[in-house]
Amino acid sequence: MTPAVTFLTFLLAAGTCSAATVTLTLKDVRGAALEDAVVWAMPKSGEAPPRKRPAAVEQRDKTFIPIVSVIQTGSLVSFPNRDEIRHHVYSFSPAKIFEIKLYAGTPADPILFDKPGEVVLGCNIHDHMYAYIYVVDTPWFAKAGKDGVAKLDLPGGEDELHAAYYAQAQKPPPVAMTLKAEETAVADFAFTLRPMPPRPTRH
Ligand SMILES: [Cu+2]
Repeated sequence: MTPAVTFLTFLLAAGTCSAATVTLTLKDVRGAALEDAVVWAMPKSGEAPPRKRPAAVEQRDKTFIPIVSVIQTGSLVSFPNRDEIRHHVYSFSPAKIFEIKLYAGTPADPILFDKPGEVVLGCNIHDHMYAYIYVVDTPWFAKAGKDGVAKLDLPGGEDELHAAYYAQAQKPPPVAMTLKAEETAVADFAFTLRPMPPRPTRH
């Protein structure tokens, strides 16, 4: 199958808020909404102020929650275990190689994610458990809801919009966009998917 990636952008009339707003629609090539697809805006100026917020990926009912997180590079993530049993969280992804050996409760130290990229999480004990952390060099990021829609509020200027989905066959090319304050725009990304195990559900 030839990977097909399409995108479409156009500007709408000026909105009412002071930030520029981009509404992104994330679908597969058949038009199905992609919940948990992620988007982020890289300013061409290179000015991406740090707005790091601590994040958490819980383990509950032998499931990572949330399955997908987006964080800014340099953020700390904690991995609280809400189950009665122990988990052993690990990643072999180049952006962050780590493990938290068999533990119960919340480990004392959160993990620092200091390089951009996709981090795939697993549990050594429970093979069906997996989750993703997208580490991005910008504070402007969002995750699509069930409707496959994500919104970015940007200060305006020249940006490159990026999108990723954990079951993508390849990352779609970024979309360049120049926005003035108060402007509203839309961007659509269509992903070709690769075969994946079923989306994790609580066990
Ligand atoms: Cu586990």
